Amino acid sequence: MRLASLRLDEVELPLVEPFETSFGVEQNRRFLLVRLETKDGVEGWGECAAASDPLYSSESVATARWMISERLVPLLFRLEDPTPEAFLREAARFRGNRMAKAAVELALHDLRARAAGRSVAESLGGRRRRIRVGVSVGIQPTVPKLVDRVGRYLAAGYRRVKLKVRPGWDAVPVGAVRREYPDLDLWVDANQAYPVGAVRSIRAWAKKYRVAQVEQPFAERAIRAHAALADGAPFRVCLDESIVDPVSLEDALEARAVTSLNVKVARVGGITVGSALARRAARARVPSWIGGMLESGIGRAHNVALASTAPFVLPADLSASDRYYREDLTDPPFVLGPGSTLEVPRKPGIGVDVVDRTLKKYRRATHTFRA
Ligand code: OSB
Ligand code: MG
Repeated sequence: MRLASLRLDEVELPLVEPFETSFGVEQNRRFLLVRLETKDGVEGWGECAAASDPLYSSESVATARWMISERLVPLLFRLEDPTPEAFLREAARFRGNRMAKAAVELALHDLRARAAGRSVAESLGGRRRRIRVGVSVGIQPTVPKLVDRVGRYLAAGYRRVKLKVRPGWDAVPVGAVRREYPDLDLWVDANQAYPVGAVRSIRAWAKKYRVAQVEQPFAERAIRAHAALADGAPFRVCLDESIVDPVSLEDALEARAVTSLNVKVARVGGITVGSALARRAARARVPSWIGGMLESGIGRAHNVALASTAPFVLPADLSASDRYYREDLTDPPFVLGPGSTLEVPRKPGIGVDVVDRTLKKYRRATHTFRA
C-alpha cells in the first residue's frame, strides 16, 4: 500500500454551549484533521485533539501543525508499508507530541481498516455492538443552572454524569446534584486544580455525596498525592493527565495511585498505546474507560471503536453528537440509544462518512502534502 497524500485541515466548530473546566472555557473548538489517501484512492481520517491553547497539556493546534507538517509527514512518506506500528516505531525518536502522533496513527487505523473492508472496531477485535456512555458537564455559572443542566441530560437518557470541579466549585454543587438525584452514578474531574494538601477535604465531600470516582485532582506528576487519596477511599481515583505512556502507568500502579484509568488516544499517542495501557490496567484489576476531548464525529468514531474492545468496562465520556455540536462533521450523527449507549458503527473504517459540505463550511485552512 502506497500513500499518495496527506491533507491537514484546520477546523473551527462552534460548540452548542461553552464548556468550562478548571483550566478555561471553550466556545468554538479549533482542531486539526488528517486525511490520508493511497495511490488506489482509499482514504483514512484522523483527528488531533490539541486545542488552541496548551491548557490541558503542553500541545496546541500550532505545535501539532508544526509537528505533523515538518516531522511526521516526511517520516510517514518514507515508510515502505505505512501501518500504525511502523509509523509509531519511526515516530518514537521524537519526544512527546503525542496528540500530533495520535492524529496520524488514527488515520492509519482508518485507512488500513477501509482497505481490508473491515470496521476499525472489528480490526481491533471489538465485540460490543453498543457501548455504555455518560456525559461530562462543565462548570456552570450557578448551582441551580448546574442542577438544571444535569436534569436535562438525565431526561435525554444519560445515566452517568461527570461534573467538572475546582477549588470553590466542589462540595456545594456536588452536594446539590446529589440531593436532587439520589441514585445518580456521579463522577467528578478536577483537571489537576487542587494543591496536594487537599487530600482530606476532597475525601470528605466525595465520601459525603457518594461520588463514585474522583478524576485527576492533583498535578500530573503528583503520584503520591493521588495514592494518599486512593488509600482506603470509598471511591475510585482515576488518572487522566498523569498517564501518558506505559512507564507512567507502571509507576502509578506500583504506587497504588490509580484505581480507574481514563484512556484518551490523544493523550497517549494513539489507539495502539491506549489499547495496551487498558490491557495492562485490567491485569492489575484496574478498570479502564474511554475519555473524550470534545472530538468531532471523526475522533469520536475512533473512540467508540476502541471502547467496543474488552478492557473498557466503565461508561465512556463519549456523548451524542448533539451534546457537542449543532452540525457534526460526520453522517450519520451519533445518537444516544437505550441504556445510555452509543451504537458502534459497522461499516468499513470508522464507519461514518465525513460530510464534505460541512467540513468546508467550518474549515479555516487546508494544506495538502504529496508523497
Ligand atoms: O479532562 O476529561 C477531560 C474535555 C476537554 C479536555 C479535558 C477533558 C474533557 C472532557 C470532555 O471531560 C469529555 C467529552 O469529550 O465528552
Ligand atoms: Mg479528565
